[in-house]
Amino acid sequence: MIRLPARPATFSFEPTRTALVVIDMQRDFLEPGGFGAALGNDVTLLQTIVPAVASLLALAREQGMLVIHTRESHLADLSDCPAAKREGGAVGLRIGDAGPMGRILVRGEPGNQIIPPLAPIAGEWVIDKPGKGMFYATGLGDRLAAQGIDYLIFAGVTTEVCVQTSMREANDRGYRCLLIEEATESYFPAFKQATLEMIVAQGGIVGHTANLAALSAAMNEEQA
Ligand code: C5J
Repeated sequence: MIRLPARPATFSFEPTRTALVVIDMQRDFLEPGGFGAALGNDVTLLQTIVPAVASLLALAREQGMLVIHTRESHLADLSDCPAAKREGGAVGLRIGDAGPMGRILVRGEPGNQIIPPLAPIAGEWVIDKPGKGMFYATGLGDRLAAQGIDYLIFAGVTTEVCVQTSMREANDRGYRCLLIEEATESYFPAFKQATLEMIVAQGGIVGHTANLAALSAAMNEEQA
């Protein structure tokens, strides 16, 4: 077992039964011209966590941990995109519309790819999800169960939308969850802070949070 200082209390995990989950670090959310920008957001805020997520990926890869990347995406015919979701954006900048990086939030388009510094490598799972949560309509639950995974370490964007939704789904399914604070970000800094507080409130009602340095120190100590 690896133990590290976390909020609201020490987090313990068994690395062979743990996956690192990197949520939606795709061009649609991090680069100008994507879905995030189309919704009026300043995408440069999300870019600040790229070095921390890269460090986390390097740590997980060094230790041979399962790595999972998710992408929020829809089928080309949008049959998996409810009208209520598509109607959310400005006309001409909605899901499925043509943008500078291809059709917005559509699977296989350039904008739907994970940003190059965090690109998946061989053996890592890439989960395309039509919803905010990573379990909804993805089959991920069965794959995690088959792999014997009990612990999930989270990173990615945005903290209060896809990260928090995925953590809540995981928490309901019995996974022990840890979110790395410097490796998640929101277009709204106050929402990130509020989400971190929500997660750890009431004895860790959704899970735990910790610093990257604390995780790294605990994992390297275990390895030594
Ligand atoms: C959003 C996400 N914000 N990945 N998606 O629409 O958080």
